[in-house]
Amino acid sequence: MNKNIISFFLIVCLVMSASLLAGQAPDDKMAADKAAYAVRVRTVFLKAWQSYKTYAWGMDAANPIAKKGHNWYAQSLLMTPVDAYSTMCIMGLAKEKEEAKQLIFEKLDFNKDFEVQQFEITIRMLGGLLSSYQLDGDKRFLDLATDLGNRMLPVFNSPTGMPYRMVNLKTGKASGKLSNPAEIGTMLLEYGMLSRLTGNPAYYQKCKKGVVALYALRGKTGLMGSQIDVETGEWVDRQAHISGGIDSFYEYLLKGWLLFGDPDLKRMWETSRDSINKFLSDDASTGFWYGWADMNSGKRTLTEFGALDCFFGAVLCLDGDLVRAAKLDKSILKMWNLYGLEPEVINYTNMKVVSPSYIVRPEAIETTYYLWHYTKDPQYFEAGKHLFESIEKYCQTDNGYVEIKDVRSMEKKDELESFFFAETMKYCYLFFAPDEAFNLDKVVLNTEAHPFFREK
Ligand code: DMJ
Repeated sequence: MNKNIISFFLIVCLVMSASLLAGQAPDDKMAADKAAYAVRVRTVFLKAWQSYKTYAWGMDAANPIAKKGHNWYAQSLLMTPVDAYSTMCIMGLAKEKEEAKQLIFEKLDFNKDFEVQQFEITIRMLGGLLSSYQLDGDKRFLDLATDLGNRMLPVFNSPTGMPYRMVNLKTGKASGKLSNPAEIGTMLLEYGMLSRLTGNPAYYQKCKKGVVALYALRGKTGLMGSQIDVETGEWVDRQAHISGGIDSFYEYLLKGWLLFGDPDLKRMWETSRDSINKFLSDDASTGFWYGWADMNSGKRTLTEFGALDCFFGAVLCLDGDLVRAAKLDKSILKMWNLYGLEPEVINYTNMKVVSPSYIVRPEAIETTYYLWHYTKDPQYFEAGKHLFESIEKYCQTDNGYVEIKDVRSMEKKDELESFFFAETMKYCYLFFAPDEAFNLDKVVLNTEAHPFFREK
């Protein structure tokens, strides 16, 4: 080959690599990735939705492998369609929205003579309906939410004002005096929105009274214990942690402040956060974690961390503490990558699995997404792709998506929690969604990832 041609070819190569290094091509690659992954996430969501339609239409949830569905209680409360609706709005799934809407308005009826767990019904159903109303504008969502909210109100009729765990939707009979901070405090956002949207302050006031009563009973460390009697205010279990049973109590103090601007919530959040960081955080040799401690002495009781605890990174981000959030996310991704999907619980001192399932929980993806949103550091975008891909790969069956019994063998479990639609797929999608589809700064997401608009 002629020398001039070779030199020309080399110059072209140099110019191309220079522009690559200047960052143009990576931007293009990210845009292409975003478009392609948005389609892939929607495809997973749609396959799971199709599975619900085929095997469980009108029921609470599907069992895709057995090709059937099941209800949580004696009759269906349409858990999956209600929980899925806000994600359908964000994904722009017009046909699926329409079919879910028809089902909800034809069949959803809360006049049911059975007891429900107010926590789950609040975050999935009440939160889902209120968010659907805000996203869609159809007043029938608000009417259903108001009916449900009224039916659950008797839970607050305890001597302390802290809510009971269970309530009969028809008779209003409340029961379940042994509760925990998460189930006591995680109604604040939903009932606060109900107050805002109906103009009736009573919903928020009742919830806040319960939260303030519980906060007054915090331990000497400033932390909450695991179980309390809502009739006497006596702690039954004094172990403090940020895991299931306590987690969203703290989450709602911060989010309640952001949504409603109530300074009491801000104060309670700030003191709780400082105690959490002082007594529960653990700079171990394996990474940065949050463990368990006695609520009075602050003495470490357990060195366990699990899928549920991962939510705290997102809360740290919302609070502006990106440094701790980034350290925690590093540990979270390490836990996820031990086997390719995160185990439910590990002992973080030796990274051994304590509980091996992966029930399609969203919290690891949630924290990574918040970090991506607030830092725009491409490592979080890449992590988002990776987290999604592992679900796409391991949770897929011929008939839809399911949970994993043991992440070490990837043996499947024939269930699919409705938060797969509400949260897991939503957080995956948000990494790749077009800007006009969603703006995190304009909303506060309830603990089930249903967006509530910040402005009145
Ligand atoms: C969801 O129902 C909510 O995120 C709740 O706060 C915790 N558990 C599940 C998801 O893991």
